[in-house]
Amino acid sequence: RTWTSIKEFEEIKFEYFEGIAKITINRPRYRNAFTPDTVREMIEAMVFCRENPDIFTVILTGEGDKAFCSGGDQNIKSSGGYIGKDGVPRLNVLDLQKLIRSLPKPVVAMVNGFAIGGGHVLHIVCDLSIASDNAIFGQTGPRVGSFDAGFGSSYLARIVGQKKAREIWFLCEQYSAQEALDMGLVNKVVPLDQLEDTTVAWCQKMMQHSPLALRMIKVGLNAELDGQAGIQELAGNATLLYYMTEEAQEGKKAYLEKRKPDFKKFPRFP
Ligand code: 2NE
Repeated sequence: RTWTSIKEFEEIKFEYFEGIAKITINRPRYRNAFTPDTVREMIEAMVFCRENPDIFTVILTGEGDKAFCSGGDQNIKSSGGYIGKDGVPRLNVLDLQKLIRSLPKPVVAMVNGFAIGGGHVLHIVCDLSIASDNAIFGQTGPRVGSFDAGFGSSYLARIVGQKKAREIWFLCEQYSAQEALDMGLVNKVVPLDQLEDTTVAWCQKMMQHSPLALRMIKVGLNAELDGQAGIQELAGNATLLYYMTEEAQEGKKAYLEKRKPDFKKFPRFP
């Protein structure tokens, strides 16, 4: 399989293969820790994935065979956040988390090693997680002066349960891929040399299915957890479907033709 570059970035790779976009955090020297600039590039790539009609699924991974992502780069953590090239402290990974959750296409975390701290949260917010057998999972925040009390806690607890989520955060232990599988934190564990083949096969399987159905399932599963913001997204998708009906077109046509709309001809479903 040959991946072609969609766009050259400095801290990520952004590639394409037959309907699948792959975003790879490319800082193996730092176990793929992210800076605000890495995150800014990932956000740009995710927005591209959202807009591009030839992209049906997205894979998020890390370069090399040691780490998926080790969270925020501790070298540039400062008062108020992580400081990138513009000198401004930020926590823009939270924007990326929201983008992944609201992307109307499946996002698969291909966990090829350590998924730690903010890197662990990134795999949590992906729709599916496929891990290599050398993958290691865990939070470190309370040990290094940080925490993610948002999706990194509440959504984690929805996945593994309240007791386990508290254990993960309070003890800051590391968990093997098998332990992650046992607690429902990942969908599948495979040998490292089969990781990409398996992930691509899962993407290809999803791409055989109705994209609107997958989209509605994703937004419905989110809505159950995300309160008013979740309902807003679900409603937006309902509006999209409504706009695809003759009934919605009749309203617009009548307005433009300066006549009363004729909605009587449309069915009232039981
Ligand atoms: C990831 C882990 C467990 C890997 O351990 P190991 O033994 O395989 O590698 P090593 O030697 O620790 O790391 C290799 C190099 O990568 C750097 C290390 O400092 C080391 O550099 P040198 O000594 O060779 O110069 N490196 C690794 N992770 C880094 C990081 N996050 N920032 C900067 N440099 C890093 C082990 O490396 C580890 O525990 N890393 C730290 C994990 C961590 O605490 N991450 C931050 C959590 S807080 C967070 O991400 C966060 C949040 O809580 C809330 C919102 C947003 C972000």
